[in-house]
Amino acid sequence: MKTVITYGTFDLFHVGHLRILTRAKALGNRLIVAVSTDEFNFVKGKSSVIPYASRAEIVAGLSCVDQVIPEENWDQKISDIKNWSVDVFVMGHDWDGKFDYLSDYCEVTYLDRTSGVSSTMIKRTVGASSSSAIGF
Ligand code: C2G
Repeated sequence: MKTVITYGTFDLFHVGHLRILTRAKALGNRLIVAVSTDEFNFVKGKSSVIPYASRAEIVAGLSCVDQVIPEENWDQKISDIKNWSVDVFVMGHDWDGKFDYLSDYCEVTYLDRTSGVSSTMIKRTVGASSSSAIGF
């Protein structure tokens, strides 16, 4: 069993999210995705349009995702890696270098982002204001 983990908000789920999750899964045979809670997003200075429960449900519904856990703070990664016997930590290259400290615990890989799409772009395009969270 080769376990891969990645972290993110995954707001307004789009093809860039799908591609990095698909490519992360291809690095092993179990993919765990830590989805940022609404409270942690506030800490990150982000406000998502889609509430955590729905964002987590969407990610969990993907065939390439085996498990979803909440990302509640910046400091849980080392314990997550130990608790879930993670072999590979993956993030998009916009985070290049930021998580190299995790290489003491597992392989750290940064994958190219998909250009031309982002949750922010979608928000701006559809005019969704982050304060009017959409509930399902
Ligand atoms: N991503 C991508 N291509 C895009 C947009 C995002 O490959 N066009 C990747 C990002 O690089 C990241 C993942 O998709 O690896 C999730 O992106 P976000 O939801 O924006 O997550 P972020 O705010 O980067 O949170 O502790 C880590 C943080 O929780 C990461």
